[in-house]
Amino acid sequence: MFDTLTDSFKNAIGKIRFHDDEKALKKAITELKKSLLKADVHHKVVKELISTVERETKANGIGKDNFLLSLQNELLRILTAEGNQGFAFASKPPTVVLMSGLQGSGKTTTTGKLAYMLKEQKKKKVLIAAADLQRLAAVEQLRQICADIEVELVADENAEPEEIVRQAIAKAEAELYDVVLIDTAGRLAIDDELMDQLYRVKEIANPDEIFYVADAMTGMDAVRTATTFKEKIGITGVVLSKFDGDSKGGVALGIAHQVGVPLRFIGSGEKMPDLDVFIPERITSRLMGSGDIEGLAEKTAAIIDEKTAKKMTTKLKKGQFNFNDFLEQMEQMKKLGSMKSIMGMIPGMGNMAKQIGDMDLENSSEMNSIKAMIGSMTKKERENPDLLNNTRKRRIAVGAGLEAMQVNRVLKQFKNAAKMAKKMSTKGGMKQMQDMMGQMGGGGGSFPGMRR
Ligand SMILES: Nc1nc2c(ncn2[C@@H]2O[C@H](COP(=O)(O)OP(=O)(O)O)[C@@H](O)[C@H]2O)c(=O)[nH]1
Ligand SMILES: [Mg+2]
Repeated sequence: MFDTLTDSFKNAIGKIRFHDDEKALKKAITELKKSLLKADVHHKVVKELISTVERETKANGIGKDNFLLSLQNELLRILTAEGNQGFAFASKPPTVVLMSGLQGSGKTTTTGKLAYMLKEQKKKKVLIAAADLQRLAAVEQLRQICADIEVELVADENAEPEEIVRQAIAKAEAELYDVVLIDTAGRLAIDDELMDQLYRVKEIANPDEIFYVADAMTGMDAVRTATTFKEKIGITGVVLSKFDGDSKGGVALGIAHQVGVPLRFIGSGEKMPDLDVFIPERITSRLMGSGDIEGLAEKTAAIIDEKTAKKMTTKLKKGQFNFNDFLEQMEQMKKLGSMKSIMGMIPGMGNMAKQIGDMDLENSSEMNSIKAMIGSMTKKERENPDLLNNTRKRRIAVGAGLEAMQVNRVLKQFKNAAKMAKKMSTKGGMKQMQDMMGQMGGGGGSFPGMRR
């Protein structure tokens, strides 16, 4: 999620050859400034950041440690705005959240992503209200999303948005929902009619939070429109969507500071799991090259439950890992979101994330062959990979529309993977894996004060 920015920081930090003199500090500052501007961080934010870092480093004594410490503090200060962090629940449920933003900014998608996150990670009962009734397609889009993530929707193409909101809140109160997310209509640009409608919906919903969804790819425009929405209807949080696009990440660094409202979430893809919580401390840690172990643990803990994990380990140890287990593991992986965003959270693995790029594990041709093969197996064969003799393999190949050779290759890969997994599940196996990852990371290194 923050590859470009993290790289810029690493670069700047790497170029610092401190001889504990002012000339060295000047050089480091110049390098930092250049990389921040290159990452599209707003010039005012850059100026503020570097002048503080320079002043503080001088005051505390020029040296690499003081420089990094000051940079870290300043980053944290700039990323933090007064208000809630992550998703904040109201003291009395349901927590009502109004989603606002321009047309195409990602409101509807983000509404679905938030619902999915609250349901999967926090085990909350979520209701979505379709208050965007301007286009029939909009309601249909939300219906599809809600069906996919299995979240209840209140929608009626023939009703006014205000009426839908009234219904949704009544339903949420009566049926004890934890959260109501209201998806609203957007316009291509800010106009009075849009603001009026939003205002009317706000009056009825009396929301605990108003999120403004901004398209990260619009750069500085995102800051400007968010500011207008803040003035006109009073937003309490910003969500940056489409952060996976060619945005260089700079806008994320400046937006909270510039708008004066916390950045709460970042959308990093079109799929439902592609949403990350934006917690300033964690992002600072990532930017300083120390990863985000806390975020990773939170993301995985809710999805990979301990019991299943134990069961899998036992099976692996005994060499009983079969095709059903494989499918189950794939389903769990899917819920974690893109590989890229996971890798970015592991200390020192940021570079790896870039190499992986947008690799779509789920839809790769390898994965499709495996799925087709498993689909052509009998129940017994899925449970016991050893049953697969040549006759059975031929039958499976025909059923899956694959060559016999392909089937053999996939089976071999499967066996190797199971063997490797068995090795890893033994004592010391995990340690080996960690050592291996440490080497691949190429010394991401941690910085003073960044250990948590
Ligand atoms: N790549 C990417 N696409 C996104 C993201 N969020 C939304 N989109 C896409 O942006 C388009 C508009 O999103 P939508 O939610 O309909 O916007 P709305 O008009 O504000 O409701 C859709 O094609 C979405 O799939 C994101 O984080 N990454
Ligand atoms: Mg929409």
